[in-house]
Amino acid sequence: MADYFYVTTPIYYVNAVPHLGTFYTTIVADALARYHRARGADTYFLTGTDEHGQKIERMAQELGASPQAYCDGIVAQFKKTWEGMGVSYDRFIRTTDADHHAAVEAMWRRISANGDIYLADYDAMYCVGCEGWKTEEDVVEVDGNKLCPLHRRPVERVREQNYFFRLSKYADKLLALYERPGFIRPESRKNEVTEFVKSGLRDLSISRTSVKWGIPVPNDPKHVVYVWLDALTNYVSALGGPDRVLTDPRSQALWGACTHLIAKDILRFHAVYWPAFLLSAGLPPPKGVFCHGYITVKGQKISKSIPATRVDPNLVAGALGADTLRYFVLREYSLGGDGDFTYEALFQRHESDLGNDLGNLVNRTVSMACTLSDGFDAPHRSGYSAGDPLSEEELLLRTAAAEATRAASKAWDDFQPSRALEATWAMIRAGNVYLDRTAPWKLKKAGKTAELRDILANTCEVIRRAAMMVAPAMPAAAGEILRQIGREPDLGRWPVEDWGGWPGGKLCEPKPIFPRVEPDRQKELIATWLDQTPPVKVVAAASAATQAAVEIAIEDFQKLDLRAAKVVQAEAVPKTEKLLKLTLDLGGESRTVVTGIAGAYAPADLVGRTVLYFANLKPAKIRGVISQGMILAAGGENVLALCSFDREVPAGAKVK
Ligand code: ME8
Repeated sequence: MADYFYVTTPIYYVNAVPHLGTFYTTIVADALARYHRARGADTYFLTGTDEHGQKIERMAQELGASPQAYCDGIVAQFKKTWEGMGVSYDRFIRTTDADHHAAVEAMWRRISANGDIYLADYDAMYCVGCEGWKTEEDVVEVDGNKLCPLHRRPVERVREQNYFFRLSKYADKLLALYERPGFIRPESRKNEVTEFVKSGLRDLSISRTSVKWGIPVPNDPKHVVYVWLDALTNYVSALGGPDRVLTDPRSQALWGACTHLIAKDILRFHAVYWPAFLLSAGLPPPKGVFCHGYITVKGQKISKSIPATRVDPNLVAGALGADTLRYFVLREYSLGGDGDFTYEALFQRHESDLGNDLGNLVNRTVSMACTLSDGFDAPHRSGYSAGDPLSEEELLLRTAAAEATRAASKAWDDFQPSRALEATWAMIRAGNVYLDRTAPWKLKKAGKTAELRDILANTCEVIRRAAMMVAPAMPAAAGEILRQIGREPDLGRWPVEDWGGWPGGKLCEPKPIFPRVEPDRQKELIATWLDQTPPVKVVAAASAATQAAVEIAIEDFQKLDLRAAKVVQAEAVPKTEKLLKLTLDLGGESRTVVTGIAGAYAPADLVGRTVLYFANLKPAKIRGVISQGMILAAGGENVLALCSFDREVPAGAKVK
């Protein structure tokens, strides 16, 4: 029976250009797809963009562009980036594509035919950032405003007539689905989703009348389909739509082999709403959902709205090559958990794993072959007859190769790229040890040409296998390695465990594959990257200007009690991304303030600073802490810099 593999990334919102977070999911999916293709599975890899909804509608409006033109511009940037990063998707789907539009209509009709859609008046809170409905438990209250804790901006009140989906009807079926082994991975995520469903499901609003940028509801075009029902359907649109998934054998088989790769921010949409929509539409759920963690920068989730967390994959790849960054994210983070990014760790892996281990093995083998053996191309064991016993070194090398191939295959099968690469590196290191111990350069002097050639043949075979095994992570480097050892850059195969021996090949001139970057140059590059990284969020140029300030009288200003205050303590507010709790000294008097500046400042950077404090703001309870006033900073939703004083002032000094 044919073997199928279908992997999807989330379709990304076009309110941002690619960043390290979206790069991560996309590269993991790409590497998995490359591995499965190489081992012969009928593979399909889908990525794309999520273009409808209120967020994009508003953004285009603020920029004075039509939504379609706006989306086209961002999509071009996504495609260019993915191309530069070697992303081998089978389709880049856009929710503005005509076949997707048809698939969404078909989904709607199927769900409706099943009696799961009804019309009702709705009065609810909506966060445009999440494109999600919010309950009282989902929001935080700050000075009378209800804020989305993720986006730190007020939720909007929506009062409309909406179509609703009978989500509540599917609770038992969902709970049964979660018991299917591997449906939600890792296991901890399964427990989280199970708890959520057990705590009670409400029916879900699945249409909007106040939003125009979307797919009209069949037979009632005053409404557009809720953006998440629209977006999630992309996974079946790409296979030809819901009907085809049920009738076409290949679409059916691929769907049964489909894993949605996502991060934890959108787990509920994929593990609760999506399977419920599918069940209602009479479609089987996919094979499963694999939920990975967040990449953070200095402990902060990489986010469109937090400037300090910007890392531009294009800049890094431009200097080091896309493969180094691909290798880094796949090797450094264990899929499922969170992981912190630093440029220093990236250079560390570039220098040691890529330069010292893999690069060195290739370079010294190819150099030796060219100088000692005249571009060696003989097949394996030229100097011995077949029955000769293996040397201890060769035995060790072959064992390491077989073990690495087995362990790496298992790890890729289990969605564990980091472990797969770790196993591959055990073989690469064994190759270097083999060269050190057999010292072929001495054999040349001793005139032992046959042994010399056999050792080079063994090393070439390890390199050939290594190239095939690193290809899912580093397709360009793998091709170059194969070229240097005189093989076709045929990456479409995964090596077998059995040691077949070196098939021969005329080696080329050696050329470093991962050139060293000296420490001074590393520092220089990091500084340039930090300086040049553009905002990932597409900021509407006009937005600041549109927030026209109202005039107030001097008497109103005088009501503000502004003070210089010294930060004596700072800590993160647990389970939040942006909030810090500060203890301020007002000249003997102590105040507590909860402030949303964690995206721009680490707690340790704040202690000892004197900040500008608005002291007589009405206290508000934020995440269980009474916040007494606020500290002032430049910027809007994104904090740019805290207000400070240009010389020492005593804590508590009045500001006017
Ligand atoms: O949610 N670490 O789109 P989105 C790891 N359009 N992964 C990250 C990340 C980080 N710091 N930041 C982002 C949407 N990601 C919807 C999806 S699907 C039917 C609709 C990755 O542009 C991760 O995969 O906000 C996360 O789930 C996704 O980007 C969110 O992308």
